[in-house]
Amino acid sequence: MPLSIRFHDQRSQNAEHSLRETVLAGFAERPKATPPKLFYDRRGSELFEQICRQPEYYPTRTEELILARAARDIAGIAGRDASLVELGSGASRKVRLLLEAMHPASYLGIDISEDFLCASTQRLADDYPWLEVHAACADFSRPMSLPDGFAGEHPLAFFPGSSIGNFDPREAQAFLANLHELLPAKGGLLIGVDLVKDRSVLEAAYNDRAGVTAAFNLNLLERIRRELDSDIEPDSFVHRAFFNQADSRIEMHLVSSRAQDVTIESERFHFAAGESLHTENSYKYSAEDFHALADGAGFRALAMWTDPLALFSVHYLQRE
Ligand code: AVI
Repeated sequence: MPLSIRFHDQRSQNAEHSLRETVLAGFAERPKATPPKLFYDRRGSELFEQICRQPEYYPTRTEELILARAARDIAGIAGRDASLVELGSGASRKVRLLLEAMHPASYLGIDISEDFLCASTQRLADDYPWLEVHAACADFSRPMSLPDGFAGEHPLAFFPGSSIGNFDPREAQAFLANLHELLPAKGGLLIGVDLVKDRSVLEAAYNDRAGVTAAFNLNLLERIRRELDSDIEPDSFVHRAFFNQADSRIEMHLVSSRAQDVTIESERFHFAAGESLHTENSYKYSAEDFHALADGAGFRALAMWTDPLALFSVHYLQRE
């Protein structure tokens, strides 16, 4: 880790153990299901960056457009002495728009993928020599605290990309409640939220023609083969993504193309032909439903920005 970044390891002691436990528990569920955070090993994080560049995947470029237009207003609301805390710090250009508009003294990137976190925060440190850069490797879906040494008296937390949509509404509320604990009174939360829209637009975004989302989904099985003792064959599963209107969410699945038994860490699991492993939900909200969710976790909506087609929204929430 180069000296210019302050690195904080906030992972739970048994992160490797928990991959094994999480996979075994998920494969034992009925129906079989694994949490989306398992996608993000190094390869999964790279594939996700590629998804963001696919023409069908509108959220990334739309959120960037919204932020580019709103950055000055956001900086004005946050105030001159705000610091910036990015949750799920990726290789994104989005945070750069904020850094340039806000000019904060310090930045903290938090991510579960150490390699990716180090690479992306190092690039920020290289490009913004005036910025004090911190990196915390942590699972931010669990309660956490700001690391010692991070001078963030007036932090603005930034949670872009509609990652909140990967939690179910109850988990999303619990996550917001964790952030309520992390932030001081009047602390800000700038959060990107994907909006409900036409099914065809939604389904195209998760079934890109280049097959990058399919590769991202299947990488979960490759990861299981790489990191655990398993004979699972990724080639015997296919990617499936569709909009479940009743629950207002995109569902991603890996569907077994034949009847088969797979072994993971000496445990055997049977898949019938056509049986699926449910790998992700991506919830889509109306602005009103999202504000109600935030309100229930103690956040008040101060401002909201959207794009001309109302595809995506960015909300400035204040901790009460
Ligand atoms: C990170 N997250 C908000 C993405 C989404 O759209 O739910 C993950 C993703 N899954 C498939 N494509 C993108």
